[in-house]
Amino acid sequence: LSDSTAKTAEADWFRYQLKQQDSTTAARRGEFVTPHGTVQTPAFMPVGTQGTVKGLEIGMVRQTGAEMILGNTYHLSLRPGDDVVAELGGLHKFMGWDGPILTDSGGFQIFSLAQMRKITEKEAIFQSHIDGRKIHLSPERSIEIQENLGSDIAMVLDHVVELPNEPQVIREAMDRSIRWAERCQAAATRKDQAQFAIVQGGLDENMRVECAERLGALNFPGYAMGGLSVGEPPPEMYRILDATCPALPADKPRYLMGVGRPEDLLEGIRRGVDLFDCVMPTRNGRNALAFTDEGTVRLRNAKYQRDPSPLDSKSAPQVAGLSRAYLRHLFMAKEMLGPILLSLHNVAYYQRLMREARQAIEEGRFVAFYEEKMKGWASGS
Ligand code: PRF
Repeated sequence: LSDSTAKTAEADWFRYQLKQQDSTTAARRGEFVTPHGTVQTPAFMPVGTQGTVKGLEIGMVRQTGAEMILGNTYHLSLRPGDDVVAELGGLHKFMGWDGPILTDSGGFQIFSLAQMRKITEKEAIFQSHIDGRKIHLSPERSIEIQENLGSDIAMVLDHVVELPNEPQVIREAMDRSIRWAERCQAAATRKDQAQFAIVQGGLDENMRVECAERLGALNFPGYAMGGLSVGEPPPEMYRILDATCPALPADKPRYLMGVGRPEDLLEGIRRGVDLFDCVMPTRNGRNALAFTDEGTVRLRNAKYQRDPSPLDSKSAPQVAGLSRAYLRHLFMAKEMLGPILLSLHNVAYYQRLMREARQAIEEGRFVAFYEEKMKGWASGS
């Protein structure tokens, strides 16, 4: 434990404190405390699926200002195995990150990665995408894995279905997700781990509100919205956020899973979302796509071949002094430093965006901030 958190009483862990509410939007400024430190919200978690935020040494992750990172039940249980991670002292020690960690439950990865999946009331059964092994993942086993990993926040196992889908299929998955959330809650044995429930219900506002209210009654320390950003047009997601956020407890953090682009983060924040995660900054970074206040920059484009200007003068110091021409050269020459530097830049860009958003809420100018950013992103090529 760091000095600042050692003094925090156990009873205060995970308690969300709403510090300020925007006057014209649903945006909120808050914080919550975990056994590994405090998280200022709105916050963005870089994704560390396999015990690494891809391409970034852990000091670089810290340097970006990220306070909490995400890990994955599905991947880490298959390889190296949650028993192995537990034996080596838990995920924080294993990967050298002493800040808060949230682990996803596996629900979404079964949907997006596993082969030959079958969902029964008891559990999900699927083939590992690594070696084809048959895996059983029940709500109880998901919590056991996440307790072995020792994350600060564990997500309940949910049933994610593809969209569009029959209303009956969406309802069954939603009902099952609620029953599985209750089973996860009953399976918890660690006092130093909080569980967040996940609202499902497709693109149906009524189902979303019902799901939010039924999960709200179970008094989880935090709530996520899942099953979004799975291919639907962004305005559909915003419509579901408009309906769902007000149906969630105001005194608990709200997490929008797997989202998204910078504009999605600001659209989420203005609707009352506190927490996000997405592979976009690292995946796009590996692919030579950089986020800037003037929109995205495709560094492989020939127009940067002789461009002496910096990518972004406010970027991480390792990147701020370099020309677009040099960064482009690294990608064209397939040098590993290219993906590393752009991943660093993008994660740092997302963290700066969140810092600026938090400050704008504090200073009562969130809407002006939102409009300025949106205008800048739209101005680019
Ligand atoms: N459920 C879980 N994890 C997720 C999602 C979900 O619906 C999503 C959807 N965007 C991302 N990650 N458990």
